[in-house]
Amino acid sequence: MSFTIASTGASALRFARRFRSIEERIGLTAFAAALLLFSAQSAFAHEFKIGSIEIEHPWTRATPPGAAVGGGYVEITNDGDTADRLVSATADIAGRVEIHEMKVEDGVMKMAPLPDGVPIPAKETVKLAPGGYHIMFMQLKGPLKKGDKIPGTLTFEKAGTVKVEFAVEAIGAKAPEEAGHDDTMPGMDMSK
Ligand SMILES: [Cu+2]
Repeated sequence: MSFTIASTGASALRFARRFRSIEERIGLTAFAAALLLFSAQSAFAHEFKIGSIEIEHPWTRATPPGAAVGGGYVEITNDGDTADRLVSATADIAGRVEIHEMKVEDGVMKMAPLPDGVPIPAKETVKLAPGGYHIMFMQLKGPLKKGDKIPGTLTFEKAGTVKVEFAVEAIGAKAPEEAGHDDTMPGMDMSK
């Protein structure tokens, strides 16, 4: 991504230098800077939409070699007037994908499949994050590598199926790097 941004900016600057007047140069340099900002933001946003459902930054964690499972996380906003439900998901790298929740039982954190999926109430945002609701990638066909984008789908009961990409963050990441906040829930070792 940084290569794309750098080369876009560099070629715009080269273009700018061909003009003689300083005004034109300044104008085009500002344009190049705006272009840079725009490319950076569009990469940063990483959003998907279907109907009134907005899907913000689907992500997962890099896995060590031989890992069989990984967690998928995302923020889902329902802008509509009727409740919806995330009922299933797929990912190219996973033989099987389930929707899970984590909960503390007798002081032990456990995870369990949600056969009915995750409710997405009208006018609300639901966060799938480490320590809570998550998408479980199972039967991984290979390791997830930081920086990769994993193609997949999310299916909603009412809105239907939307194609997404899961950005692979660092091993042990508790929140996406861009988000800049701490997750207060404890992490969980998905390898067990
Ligand atoms: Cu799980």
